[in-house]
Amino acid sequence: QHAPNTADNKQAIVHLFEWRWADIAAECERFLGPYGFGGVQVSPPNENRVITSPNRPWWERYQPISYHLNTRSGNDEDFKDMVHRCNEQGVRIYVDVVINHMCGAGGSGHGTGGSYFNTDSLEFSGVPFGANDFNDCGTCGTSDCNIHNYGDANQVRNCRLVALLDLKLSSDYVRGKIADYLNYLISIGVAGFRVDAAKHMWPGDMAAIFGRLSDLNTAYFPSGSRPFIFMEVIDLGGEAISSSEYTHLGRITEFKYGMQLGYVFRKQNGQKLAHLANFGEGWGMQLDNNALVFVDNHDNQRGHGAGGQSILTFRDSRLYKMANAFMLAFPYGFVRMMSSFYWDQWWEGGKDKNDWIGPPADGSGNTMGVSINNMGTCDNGWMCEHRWRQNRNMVTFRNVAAGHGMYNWWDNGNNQIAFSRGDRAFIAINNEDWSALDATLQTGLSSGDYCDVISGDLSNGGCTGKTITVGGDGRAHIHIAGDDEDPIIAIHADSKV
Ligand code: LM2
Ligand code: CA
Repeated sequence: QHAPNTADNKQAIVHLFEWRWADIAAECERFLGPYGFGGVQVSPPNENRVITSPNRPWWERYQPISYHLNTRSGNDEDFKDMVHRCNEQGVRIYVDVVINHMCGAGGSGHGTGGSYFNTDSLEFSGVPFGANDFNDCGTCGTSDCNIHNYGDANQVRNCRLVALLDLKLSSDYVRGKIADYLNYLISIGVAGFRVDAAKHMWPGDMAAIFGRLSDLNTAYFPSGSRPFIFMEVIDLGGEAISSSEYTHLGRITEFKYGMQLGYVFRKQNGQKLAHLANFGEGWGMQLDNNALVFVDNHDNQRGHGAGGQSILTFRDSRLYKMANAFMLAFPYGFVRMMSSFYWDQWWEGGKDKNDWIGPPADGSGNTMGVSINNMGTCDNGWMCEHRWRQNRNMVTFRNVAAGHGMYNWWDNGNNQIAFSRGDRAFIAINNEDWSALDATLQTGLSSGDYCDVISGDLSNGGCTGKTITVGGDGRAHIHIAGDDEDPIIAIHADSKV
């Protein structure tokens, strides 16, 4: 389904990429619950191949070995504990499910949970899957079984994506094993799924699997609740497969969104902020209710996936905060924020040769815990973008504005914009290089003093940042210098001083 099953109609989730389950549980209690985050997308929890060359890359988790919950993020008990503790805080868990394929061709061994596999005999004893459970080269139609032509829908769905052994999802047995895995996660209390590589699966096969899913666990959800489904379909146009083929099943990851937002904030391709007034559907993206939107994701922040050099990440922190603020303020799509780990890039020939580097780990390859310093930000190489004040306060903004459309759009014809969300919230952004935004604008809000949640916080009835005064006519004088550290002002009904 398209609705996210969040508690209290919360409007945004965060991808805690490669975090350990124990750290996510703690983060739900100490941060995500209190700040109004609706949920967490977690990395694939099922047993994966152990890749040692390169050494423990993040992408080994996209090479399933079985559906036992045993990875560098933790085991079955850790996972259950996390789901329970997060739900208790009103924070949902969405699982990244890798069901298009098992691991890459070549070799044999044991997965992170100890299950045996052999890619020549196609034996995955932990499931079990065997030779009959994979698409053969005949149905695929290429000589090496791999996908070569994205203009051919049959190849894209029946051949191997980067040599990953392609499951035969037309098989009743295979569908049953996958449904059992998803139903096990549902029984634990998860709220939905991010479906990996959905473009590489036939919509009919996916419909058959989703049709076998149980209702959500009534310990946490109203009876009859259905899992939230958002499918990773990379569709920038120009290929055989369109994301519209999947929207009856749930939301799709709208990759045009982050790519275009990158162009707009970087002022490339002739773009400017004034063009954002009809962002979303007006730009050829999916309908609001069918879209899951994000500035960057775990793939395109490192040159994998789609979007290329336009994608904004934590490395472009000023523009990144501006793009995130726009995303969280603008009423389009269901929002996912990215929370990353740091790695040193190594650019050669236009490519980052370190794009494989896995999460912070000790010498034995164990993922390091996330430690929080006294600034409330993270150490040990965890970026925690979701904890940056500007980002986390915009999650509250989106919750406060929920259900209210965009009004009072204003722009200077170039790179200064402002708009309100009904009478609930107001934002102004100045992306001019030199000139200040200096104007008296309609905020839609009732009169009073409001704390700008970008430059500070409302605390003990006072504001630690800029205070904005809204007059009896709803107008306020807005001044944002061109070189402001964060050239954004955001106020809302709950930030009234
Ligand atoms: C996805 N969406 O469709 C994920 O978001 C993406 O991160 C996954 O690719 C992909 N699908 C498959 O689940 C990543 C990564 C690839 C990596 C695969 C498998 O972007 O680079 O491929 O996971 O781990 C790696 C090697 C590749 C090799 C393959 C199989 O980079 O060169 O292909 O393993 O051995 C010969
Ligand atoms: Ca496939």
